[in-house]
Amino acid sequence: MLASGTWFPVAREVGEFTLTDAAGQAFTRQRLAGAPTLVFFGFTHCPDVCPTTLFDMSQLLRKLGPDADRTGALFITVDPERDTPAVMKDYLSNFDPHLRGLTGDQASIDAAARAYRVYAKKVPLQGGDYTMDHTAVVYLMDKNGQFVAPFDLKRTPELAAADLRRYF
Ligand SMILES: [Cu+2]
Repeated sequence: MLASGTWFPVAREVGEFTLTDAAGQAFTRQRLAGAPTLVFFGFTHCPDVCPTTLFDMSQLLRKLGPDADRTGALFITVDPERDTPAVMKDYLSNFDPHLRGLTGDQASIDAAARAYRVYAKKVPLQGGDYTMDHTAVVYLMDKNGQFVAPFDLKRTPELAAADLRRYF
């Protein structure tokens, strides 16, 4: 289990990236500034890890109440081929409305994955379909847009919310 500070004891800059939000607007690293933000990479066809994580993030956002309005929550696809802005928007309608889905062309997604050191790889399935292997870490960014630590969602929403509030 990852605890805060396990990997990077000092807040760290992430690389540049430009993605596309559900409204088709550009979303860059600069937009992370001003609020603590949770960043998670995944894909809408994910059978297990992504829906579970997005459910946990939704529980946390609900527990934050009005403070959720000043918390960022990003779901960045590693499968831009299938996850268009419309697909992302539709998928995220199952979760807390504060969650924002980001996609882009393959080069943009690759740049974002590099910025977060996320691993993502297409894995063929029988019948011509495919799934994605991917890093399933929730990244906590501080309000200066710097990476703090992996954020642990495997605890009660109360504890997770109290931890996140320290970064307002
Ligand atoms: Cu997944």
